[in-house]
Amino acid sequence: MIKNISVIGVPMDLGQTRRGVDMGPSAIRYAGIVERIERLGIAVQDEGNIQIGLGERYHTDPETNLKNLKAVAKGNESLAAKVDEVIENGRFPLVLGGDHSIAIGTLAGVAKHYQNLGVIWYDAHGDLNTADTSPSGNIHGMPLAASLGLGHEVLTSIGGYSPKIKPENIVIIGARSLDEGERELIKEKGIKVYTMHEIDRLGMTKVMEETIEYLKSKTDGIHLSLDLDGLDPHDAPGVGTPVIGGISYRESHLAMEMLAEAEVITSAEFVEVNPILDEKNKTATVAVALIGSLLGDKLL
Ligand code: B3U
Ligand code: MN
Ligand code: MN
Repeated sequence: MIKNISVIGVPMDLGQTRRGVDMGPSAIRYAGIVERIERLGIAVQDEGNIQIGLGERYHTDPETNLKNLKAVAKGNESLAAKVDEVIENGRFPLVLGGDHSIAIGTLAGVAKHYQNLGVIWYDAHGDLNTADTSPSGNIHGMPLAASLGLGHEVLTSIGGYSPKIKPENIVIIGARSLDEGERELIKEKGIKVYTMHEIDRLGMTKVMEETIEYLKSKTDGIHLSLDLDGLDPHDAPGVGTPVIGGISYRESHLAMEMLAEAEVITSAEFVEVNPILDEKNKTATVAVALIGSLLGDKLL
């Protein structure tokens, strides 16, 4: 049972180029995240936001093909330290983004506390690019690779150690837009992936049963990294890179409920909420509803 939660906002938008995702934490707070958690009888503390610098906005270093490398790294170092402190104090970190580059800092803070951290990566994308394979130079397409110790050293060394996770402890769910280099890496490392094809074919119940079974025995904690673009844009329109044909709102609730039932999640982040691209704060509202299910809310 999760007893004490710390909410950490990360107004990061430098890992990609669409403005507005820095307002994600505000949008999720506005949608009532703190009240939602309190209603479940869980003690919650809002830790406020991690400071994110302005950086050399949208500057691509010609040598590295990485946009805003320094500012992204700096914000992630601060986030890693905060997440580390929260876990040290016996609390469950719930990180609100911000673009997905913040998973580098979250995982740097979390993985310090586990020998064999499992990761569920709920996303339309693999986020397994490095500077060499990235078509965009956007660091939000690289956090899973960086956490595996792949890519630029400034990113892989955040938190002062590398790697944070092992390929056999990762499950990607919802993938439907993978770059060539990412597909190769998935095959080379044997990373478990449930693409939309498998979700259609097996159904979300089976996908989650298998995911929990796969990770439970070999990990000592499981981090959920949920990119709202894993959902179909019909249900979560407020994201920077929507991809049609995604996971539905209902399937996502089922996934969260099954994780709650299994009592396996030890930290979580919800990222890529962009209220500027949203419809009446729908995507932040969806995030809050899914967090409710993840934390054990039941319909009856
Ligand atoms: N794979 C592409 C696109 C992308 C990754 N993550 C998001 N979009 N949200 C890239 O730029 O790495
Ligand atoms: Mn992502
Ligand atoms: Mn994504």
